[in-house]
Amino acid sequence: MYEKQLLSGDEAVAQACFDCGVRMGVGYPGTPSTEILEYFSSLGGHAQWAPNEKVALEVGIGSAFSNARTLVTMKHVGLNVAADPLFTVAYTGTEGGLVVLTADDPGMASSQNEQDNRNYAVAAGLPMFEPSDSQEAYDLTLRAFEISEKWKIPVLFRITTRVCHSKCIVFRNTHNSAETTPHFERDVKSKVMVPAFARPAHRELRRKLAELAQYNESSDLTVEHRRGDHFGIITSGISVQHCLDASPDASVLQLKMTYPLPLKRIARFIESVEHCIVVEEGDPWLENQLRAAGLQITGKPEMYRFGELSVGRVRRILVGDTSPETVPPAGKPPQLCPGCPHRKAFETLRDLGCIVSGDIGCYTLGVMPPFSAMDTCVCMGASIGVALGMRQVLPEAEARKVVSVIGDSTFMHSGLTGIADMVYNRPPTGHLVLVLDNHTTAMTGLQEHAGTGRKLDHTPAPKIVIEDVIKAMGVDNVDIIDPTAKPEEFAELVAKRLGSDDISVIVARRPCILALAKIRQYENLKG
Ligand SMILES: Cc1ncc(C[n+]2csc(CCOP(=O)(O)OP(=O)(O)O)c2C)c(N)n1
Ligand code: SF4
Repeated sequence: MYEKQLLSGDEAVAQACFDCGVRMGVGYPGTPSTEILEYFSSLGGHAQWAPNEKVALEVGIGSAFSNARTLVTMKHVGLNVAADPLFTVAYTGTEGGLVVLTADDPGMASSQNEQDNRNYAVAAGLPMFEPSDSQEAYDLTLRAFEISEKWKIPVLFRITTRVCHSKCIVFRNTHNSAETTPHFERDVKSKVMVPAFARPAHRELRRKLAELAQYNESSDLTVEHRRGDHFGIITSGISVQHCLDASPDASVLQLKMTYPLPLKRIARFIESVEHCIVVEEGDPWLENQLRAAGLQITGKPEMYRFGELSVGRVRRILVGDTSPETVPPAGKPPQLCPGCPHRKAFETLRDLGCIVSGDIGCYTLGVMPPFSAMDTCVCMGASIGVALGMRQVLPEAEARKVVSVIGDSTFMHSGLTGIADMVYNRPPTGHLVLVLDNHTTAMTGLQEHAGTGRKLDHTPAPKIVIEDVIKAMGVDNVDIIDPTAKPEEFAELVAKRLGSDDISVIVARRPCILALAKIRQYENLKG
C-alpha cells in the first residue's frame, strides 16, 4: 500500500523507521535533529533520550547487537561526543540494522560550529547516505537499514538543516517492515575488540567498504539528470535541489550514497561533459575525494565554504562570481525571555564582576546585554573543565572570580565528569559551579532529561536529583535556591562561596516559564 503525506525531512526519517519496524530510537536533542525521535514516539515507536550522544550510540549498539533495527539521532556536534563508540562499531558491525543519523547545520542556524560530518564517514569507514528532500529522507532511511543488515555495518545518515525542516509530499511504502526477533548471538571475535580480534576486524571493514564501493557503481543510488553535454555538475544532499533550479541546461549527477563513492561512474559522467564542477555545501569534501582519485573537476571558490547554499549562491558558483555577497540585514538579536529564571543569576554574576565560564543552552544568552555576563563558551559541559583550568593557573585575585554556569540538561550530558575533576584536582582557591536548573532542555524545545522525572513522551520516569549526586561526589557545599524569588540571598551566597577556598555548587532552581504550563499538565496526567 502506498500512502502520501506532507512531511519534513525529520518526520520522513521517523515515518520510515516506523514503517520498517525499527525497535529502538535513541538520541540526545539537538537542532535540527530533535523532532525525529519526538515524531517517531508520537507514531507509537519506542524512543528514548539518552543523557548524551555517546550513551545514545552505545545503547543503539546494544540494541543492534541484539538483532533489532535501531536508529540513533544527534546533531552534528553530538557525533564528536559519540565518536569513540562510532569508530569501533564500524569494526564490530551489527546484527540488526544500525543507522546513525547526524543532522548537520551549515550556516549555524543554531550551533556553535558548522563542522561537516561527511569527514566522519571517511575517518570511521562507514557507508554514508545524503538525502536532498523528504521523499529521499524516507526512501534512503529504508535503504540504509537494508544495506546495514546486508553488510552488517552501521550506516551514517547525514542530513542538513534545510532537509530536516522543509516539508514536501512523501509517498510511503508501508510494505517494507522487517519483522526481526531480538536475540543475542554470542560471537566474541566480532564483538569484543581486543587487539587480536580488532586487527582482522579492521581488514574485514575495509573488505566491506570495497564491496560497497562496487555495489554503488551500479546501484540506483546515483542518479543522472541529463540535460545537455556542455556542462556537468556533481552534487549531493540539499545542493541537488539548488543545482537543478539554478542551471536548467546543466546535467546533474546526484550522489545519494556519498561514501564509498562510485568513482568509475563519476569518471564516466565527467568524460561525458565538456566541463564539470562539484557543487557542495560546507567543506570541499567531494571535491577533495575526486581530486585524490585523479579526476578532473572544478570546485567552488573558498567563500562558498561558509554558510548554506541557495539557488542564488549556486548560480554565482557556476559563473565563478567571487564578488562580495549582499549581507542580509541583521535581525533582532536573540534574548532571554522576559521572566526567564536565568535572568537574576546573570544579573548577580555581572554585578559581582565574575569571570563566567559558560556552557550551551538558553543561558548562553547571558553573554548579551544587559547581562554581558559570560566570558567563555566552547561545547556542552566545558563550563566546568575550562573554569578549573583557569582556577589552576590564574593569579589568586582573578582565580577567585571564576564561576562555571551550566544548565540541568547539560549537567546530565557532560557536567558530572567536570564535577569529578573539581573534587579530584581541587584548585587552591576552590571553585563555584552554578547549575541553572529550569527543569527542562529549553534551548532545543523543552525536552525531558534524566533529571526531570519524565521520559521522552513525558510519562513518569525515575528522577536523578542533581544535588544528591553532587553531594555524593564529595563537594564541600551544595545549596539550592531560587534567585528570582530571593535575589539578595542569592547574591550574598554567591559572594560568600567565591570568598572561600571551598568547592561549592549552587543549584539555582526555578522552572522555565515556557515549560511551566506543560510540566503542570504532565504532573496532573501522572496523578
Ligand atoms: C554535543 C551537543 N549536543 C547537543 C547540543 C544541542 N544543545 C544545545 S544546548 C542543549 C541543552 C540545553 O539544556 P539546558 O542545559 O538544560 O539549558 P536550557 O536551554 O534549558 O537553559 C542542547 C541539547 C549541542 N549544542 N551540543
Ligand atoms: S525558553 Fe525558558 S529557559 Fe529559555 S529563555 Fe525562555 S524562559 Fe528562559
